Amino acid sequence: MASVKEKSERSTAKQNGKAPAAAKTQHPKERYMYWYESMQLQRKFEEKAGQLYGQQKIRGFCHLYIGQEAGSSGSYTALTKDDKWITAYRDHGIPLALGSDPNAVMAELFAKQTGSSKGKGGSMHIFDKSVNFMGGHGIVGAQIPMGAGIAFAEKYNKTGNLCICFMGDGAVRQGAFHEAFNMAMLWKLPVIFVVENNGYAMGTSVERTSNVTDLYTLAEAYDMPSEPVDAMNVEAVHEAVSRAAERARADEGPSFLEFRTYRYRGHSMSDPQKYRSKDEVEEYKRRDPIEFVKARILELGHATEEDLAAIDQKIKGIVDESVKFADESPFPDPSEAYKDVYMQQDYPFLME
Ligand SMILES: Cc1ncc(C[n+]2csc(CCOP(=O)(O)OP(=O)(O)O)c2C)c(N)n1
Ligand SMILES: [Mg+2]
Repeated sequence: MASVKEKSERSTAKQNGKAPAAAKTQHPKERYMYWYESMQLQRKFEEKAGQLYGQQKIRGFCHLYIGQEAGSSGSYTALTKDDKWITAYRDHGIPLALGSDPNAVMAELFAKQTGSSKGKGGSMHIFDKSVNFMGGHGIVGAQIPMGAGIAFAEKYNKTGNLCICFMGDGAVRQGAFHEAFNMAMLWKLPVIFVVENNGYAMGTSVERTSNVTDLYTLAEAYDMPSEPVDAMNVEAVHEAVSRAAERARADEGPSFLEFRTYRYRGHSMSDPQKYRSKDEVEEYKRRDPIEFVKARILELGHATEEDLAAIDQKIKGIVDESVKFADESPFPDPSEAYKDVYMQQDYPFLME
């Protein structure tokens, strides 16, 4: 058993979820180029979404993933196209990394009929079956048992696929987290649980929530393999997810990865950010995941500054086009409110 002293040393070494930077590793050129393009698309798409929110083109909740992009892109390259994905409400980055149509994602933010959830979901409820993205969920922690359930279906149907289930650090204090971990481990479900530890749940830091701040250790209670990951380094993300996927496909069951990451923007769109210092934000920006991958591409000679500038230009075109598409699309017809609503016709307890 770890002594109190050991435990406190372990925690202070990684205050606020900070971990020492992971060592660099080498990957094929195509992977680096995908990482750059995909992360840059997420970043530019959301920077634009932030501006549009200010113009009231986008309303309601809007949680930006800016700073956390290595989590989606690094996981993508470690998995197959048939694997299933589910996350919470900070959900624009993952579908874009998976290849969802940016037009449909932007139109959903605008609440337009052409949106990925027909304009009825908004920012927190992006869904895209065509890329196996199961949403977009607003209730903190609700997607954790759902992720286990999706993995159960894959195992039951003997597909060989797995489910990767993302959550925020706030979700690990929910009862559903612990219940799902217990069942998933007992049944050896092919699921990779990922906590994107960005240090805060709204304005509450991880330290203010619990004595256990090394979140990956929560899996130890269930005998589940787990590890912390420097998620500002996309190479490290890819490798950790690859290890977890290998276990899942070998029928060894779930893993728990703690992605240590950071969100540069506020929790949602109106957040005075009194709970953190500007210096803290700047410190993380110096380890920006996109700058990291850019530097790797240049040092490995996979592309020139001009090549990357051309990619940036292409992305600008894609984002501009998505805004035009969303702006010109119609709002859903009011009758749509009654469509796609789940109702069990033979529900035995209906009183009417
Ligand atoms: C069950 C539940 N309780 C409270 C809320 C309100 N709420 C919305 S987001 C949030 C913080 C969650 O933070 P975290 O899990 O760390 O995710 P992050 O926003 O950092 O990505 C809370 C408490 C909610 N949506 N659901
Ligand atoms: Mg958080």
